[in-house]
Amino acid sequence: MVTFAYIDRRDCSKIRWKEVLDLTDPVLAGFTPWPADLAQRYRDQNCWTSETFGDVLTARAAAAPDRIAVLDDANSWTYAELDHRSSSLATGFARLGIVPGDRVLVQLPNRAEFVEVIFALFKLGALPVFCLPAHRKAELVPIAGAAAAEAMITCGTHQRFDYAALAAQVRDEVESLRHLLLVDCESLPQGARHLDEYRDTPAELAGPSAGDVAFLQLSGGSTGIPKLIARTHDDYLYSVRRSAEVCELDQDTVYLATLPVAHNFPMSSPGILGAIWAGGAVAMTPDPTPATAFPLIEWFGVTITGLVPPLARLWTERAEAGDTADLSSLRVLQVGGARCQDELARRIGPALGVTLQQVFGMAEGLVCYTRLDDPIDVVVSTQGRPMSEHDQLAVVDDNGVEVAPGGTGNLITQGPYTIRGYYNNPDADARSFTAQGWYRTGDIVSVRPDGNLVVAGRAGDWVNRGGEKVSAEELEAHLLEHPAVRDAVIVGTPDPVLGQRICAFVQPVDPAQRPTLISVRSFVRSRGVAAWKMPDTVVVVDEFPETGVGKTSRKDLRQALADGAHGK
Ligand code: OOB
Repeated sequence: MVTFAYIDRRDCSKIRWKEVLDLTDPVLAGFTPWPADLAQRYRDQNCWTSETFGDVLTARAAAAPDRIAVLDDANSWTYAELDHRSSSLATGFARLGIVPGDRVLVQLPNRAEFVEVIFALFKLGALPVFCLPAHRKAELVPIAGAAAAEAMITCGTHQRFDYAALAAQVRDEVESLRHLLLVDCESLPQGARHLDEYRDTPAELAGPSAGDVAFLQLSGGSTGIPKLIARTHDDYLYSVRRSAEVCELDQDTVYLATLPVAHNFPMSSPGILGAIWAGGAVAMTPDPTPATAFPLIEWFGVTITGLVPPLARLWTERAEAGDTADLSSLRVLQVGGARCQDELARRIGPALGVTLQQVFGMAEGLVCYTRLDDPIDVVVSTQGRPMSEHDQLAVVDDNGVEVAPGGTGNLITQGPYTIRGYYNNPDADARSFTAQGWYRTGDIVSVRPDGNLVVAGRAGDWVNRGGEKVSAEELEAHLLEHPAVRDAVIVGTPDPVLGQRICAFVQPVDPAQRPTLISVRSFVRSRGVAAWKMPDTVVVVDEFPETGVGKTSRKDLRQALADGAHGK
């Protein structure tokens, strides 16, 4: 038995760790729990089952020790191995002085070690803080500071970027950050240790309770530094279980983590945790391009994966161009994270020989899916419906009044796996949660009579042109039908007279044939679109800037305009 109380950083020596958490741990202070009546309801309804992620892994390992749990280009671990490796690391972390409740930044690419590390932290009761490989010092320092992180786990060089050096810089600026652990690193920065030094003989650990916070996720926030999102074992495991059910995962599932695995979508919708919940296998691709991912799909026999729309477009085009990889094992392709335009959605199934599933979700909780047996109209034209009958949704106007059924408005939600507040961030809470604790998603949606949602955009993505509101998504859909346009993004640009003008960023199909403002406007007009929705400017770009998970970054395009990108 390891007793964490001996590590008395908080002057709490000899106090058992549960008491440490109750008395002093800032995780609890920064975490907004569900109201007691709702929490009781979610337990009564068997949403929250009192299991932890560590319990799930150990149970799967006991049931099917020899089944493959994790695969990457260098490793293949069975459930028994994954269970042992994570217990061993959990014990090593405890020896290092990491105690339950401590926050540990995890910045790893898609590789097997990600899975053993997060399960080790889950078993110990320390909280991974899920950073993306694309994050740099400007994001990591404030994240580590807000989390008061004790440790950081990362790798050496990946895709020609030196993560160890980055982590050392972050450590040097964040006072709480005492330990730097590296996976696979040839030259360790000063004071850093190799992860392999912490593979101890597993000892019995007290472990967390299901109601405890399991990790800190980062908001997908389109502006500023990501906000921290605390999720409990109870609530997150419920979302994982329901996702695995909705996505029909089983022991034969091979889920390929194509998007950065620390993101909520590949993590839990149903993602790697869903695959493990179902007793299937998790496979990893180090990068999401068809050149890397297609051969791995064939090699690992991948059955399901998830992509953001720009990648789905790339994969579809590659398949349409006659890529010869054998993708016949792939049954389901999920697309989510940003609106998948109908034009693309229609092409995905035929091109890749898959069932398309649209996924509309958020790190704060709510996840909607189209179902695998939905009619094609639902799959192509909607973003699905909530995964749980216990999700509560409302569509409200800017005054918080519910709109008429079928009307378009702001989506707010509460439920058994949607947070009640950000971690330690009352200012953000005041903006993002109603007085009753419902989460304001920031998304503009309508709900069809069949219950499926159609996402019209984010509140900030509408261009207000002299009082006329233009939906970026709507105009983008028109531009995508233009024969010379491969992809398009509409943003508002400040205008002294109108308030905002409409700027269309377009990526051409053929770089030699650049669409002009005149051709774009006459094309949109020919589709019967109102004159006030015509783009004022067209900027032709070779590629779009991306967020850390690969969504097209409107924020960066707005910045490019502010910095003087000129159109025609
Ligand atoms: C996922 O999570 P985040 O936290 O990175 O971003 C959430 C936001 C949503 O509020 C919405 O604005 C947008 O991303 N979004 C979509 C969408 N899926 C997400 N907008 C339109 N259509 C969709 N299908 O992105 C995320 C988390 C779990 C599962 C899937 C995505």
